[in-house]
Amino acid sequence: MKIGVVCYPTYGGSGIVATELGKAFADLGNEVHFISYRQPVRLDVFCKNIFFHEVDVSDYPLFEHTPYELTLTSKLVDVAIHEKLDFLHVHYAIPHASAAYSAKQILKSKGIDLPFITTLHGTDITLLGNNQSFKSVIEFVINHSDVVTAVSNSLKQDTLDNFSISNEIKVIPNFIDSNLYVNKFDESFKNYISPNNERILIHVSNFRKVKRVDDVIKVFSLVNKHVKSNLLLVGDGPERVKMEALCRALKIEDSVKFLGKTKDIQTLMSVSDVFLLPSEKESFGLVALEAMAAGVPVISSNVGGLPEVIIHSKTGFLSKLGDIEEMAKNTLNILENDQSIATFSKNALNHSKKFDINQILPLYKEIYNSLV
Ligand code: GMT
Repeated sequence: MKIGVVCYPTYGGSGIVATELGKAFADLGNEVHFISYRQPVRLDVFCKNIFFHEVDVSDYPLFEHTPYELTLTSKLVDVAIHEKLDFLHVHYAIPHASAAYSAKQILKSKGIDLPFITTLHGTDITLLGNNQSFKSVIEFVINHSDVVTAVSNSLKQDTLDNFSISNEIKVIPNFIDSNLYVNKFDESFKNYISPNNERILIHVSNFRKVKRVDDVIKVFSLVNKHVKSNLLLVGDGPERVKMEALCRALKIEDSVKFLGKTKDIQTLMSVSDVFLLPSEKESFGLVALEAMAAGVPVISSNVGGLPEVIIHSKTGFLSKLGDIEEMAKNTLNILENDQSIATFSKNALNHSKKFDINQILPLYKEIYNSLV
């Protein structure tokens, strides 16, 4: 098969899922063409079946904003013709699905049929979908995609609730490659992070408001009063400066490490005891699954698709949004003693295997085969 993949290249779940899925299909011998404005962060391997096509975002003095959707559409048409693509798989509705729809119409006028699959990831529905400026376009492209998938039942339901949908939406959960998390434990790194054997809590995100990083810090502050711990904050984004100030105000800055956008998530997870994810919205929570695959239980809010990923009281705990006290209590429950940490860790690791790439890939294979 010759597959075109459209995704955001940035540090975020939808780009990671798109890249890992593309890489897996390339490993199976298919030709995979990634199309985006920059090389996706996880596309850092050489594989003879993988190609990258950069979309032009250069400025033209007349435009206040470069019309990315148009340059993307032209690039899709170009790649589809010259690489003889069988279909497109676009991740995130705006503007990828609408560009795919336009490209399909242009190609139709040239006698070429190019079906496209749209995968909904979350904020394209739960945030942009509530914005009148995008609503009618999102609804149209969902209804005019050849196949639509959503990463959780919760996201499917949100889509049905927010839009008038006539197309079928298939649910295909996100996945991890369990092998990537084996033998990652790095003792010298653990000693560096917690020289006095303190517990390690971790949070990874794009530091947007929706992630509620302030709740992460407040939960940590409460936990740290009872069990000496350190907090790793991984990623970067608009809330970072405020979060640094909050740590200073709570006088915990010496126990909190802002590590920025590092790619080696597996090593960081492998030394951690608890992952904190108190998000306001989370259609799936890929990062929670990554934590569990490293044997790290998750403390999270009970929103969106998180209850489809985390088993309450077994692989972590789910709490009401913003209930910092309860999240701290649950964290302490896990950290109570080595035995409890080990039990939660084992449960998390075992449960994550349900989402291993080998379980999920056949579901995408079936869809891809139906299109060619
Ligand atoms: O979490 C983000 O803000 C990034 C966003 C994205 O589009 O990359 O993540 C969404 O897609 C991920 C992959 O499917 C999901 O695991 C995240 O839960 C989802 N984020 C939200 O719903 C807020």
